[in-house]
Amino acid sequence: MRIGIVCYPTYGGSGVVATELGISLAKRGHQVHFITYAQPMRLDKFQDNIFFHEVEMPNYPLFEFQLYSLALAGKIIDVVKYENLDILHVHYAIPHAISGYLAKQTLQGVSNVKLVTTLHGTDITLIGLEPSFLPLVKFSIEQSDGVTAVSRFLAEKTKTGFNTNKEIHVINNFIDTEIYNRDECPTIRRQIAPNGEKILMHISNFRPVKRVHDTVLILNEVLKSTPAILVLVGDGPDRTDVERLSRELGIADKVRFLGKQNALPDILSAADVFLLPSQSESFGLSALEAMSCGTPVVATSMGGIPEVVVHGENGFIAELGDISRMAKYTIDLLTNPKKWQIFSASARKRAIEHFETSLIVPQYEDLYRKVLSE
Ligand code: GMT
Repeated sequence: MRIGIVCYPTYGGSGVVATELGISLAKRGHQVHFITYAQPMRLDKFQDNIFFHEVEMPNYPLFEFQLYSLALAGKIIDVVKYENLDILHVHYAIPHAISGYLAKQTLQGVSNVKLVTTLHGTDITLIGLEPSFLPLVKFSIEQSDGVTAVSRFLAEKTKTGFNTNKEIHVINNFIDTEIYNRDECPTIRRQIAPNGEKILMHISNFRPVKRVHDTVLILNEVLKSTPAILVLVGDGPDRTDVERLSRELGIADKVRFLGKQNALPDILSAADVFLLPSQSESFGLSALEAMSCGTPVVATSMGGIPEVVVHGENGFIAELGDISRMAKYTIDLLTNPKKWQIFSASARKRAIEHFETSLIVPQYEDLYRKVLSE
């Protein structure tokens, strides 16, 4: 098949999933065309069957605000027409599904391209519900030839939040468990925790929904009984405040801010516990990445997290903002090596048995075939 993939190219989970999907589809013999405003972050090696089309922004004095949605629709029209695409797969509804719909309508009579939309999270749970966006998101979902959501939670949330009966296929996030495999490097561990402290870790884009502050509050509780270091990977709007909180609590020397990093499997392999105290999380790709590296997760019960982390088996789940419970669970794992081993093995097993790339990507191929046959 000839497949166009529209996504955000940066560090967000939807961009990671879209890029890994494209890479995997290309390996399976499909021709894949990425359409976005910058080279997707994980597209860092040459691979046959993969093409990148950069959306260029018009520079005209009348346009005080950037017209990305229109520029994207224009680029999609070009790529669909001249690369003869069968499928246009857009990731994250805003504005990609709307631009995709506009392009498809414009090409009526010229192309039979099918539009597949994957809903990822805040496009449905947060920004998509804003009154100015809701009707557009609902319309673009209903006009798509196929719609997927990354968890059962998100599929249900879409149906209720947007009052739609549109069929939504649940296709979970996936992981390459060979790349995300625990390979503990004593040097990395020593560099992070020179005095043999336990290592807590969190990876995100530091947006308010991630509640990164809570990871520092959890560390503060843990430190009352167990020597530990908190490693924070990523960057975003809440970073400065989180740095300030760790200074105010007098534990700044126990928190390492690594910023954005690419070597996630190496870093995750050094972690003893992964913390995900999110306020909203449609799936929790970072939790899956940790689990694949054999790192147990302590998380909130929000959204799709319980579909990934099994409480009492490969991690622990607590109520939103329940710092003392999350700290208690973390201490339990840090101080009980036998339990940690069982949880670590179970986390890895769950990643392999339920979320391995080779199990999930064929589900997208099946959906493409289905919409092409309709
Ligand atoms: O919040 C992020 O990490 C980015 C966001 C996105 O859409 O780019 O991630 C969402 O999509 C990921 C991939 O499907 C999911 O694993 C995340 O749970 C989801 N984030 C939220 O729902 C907050």
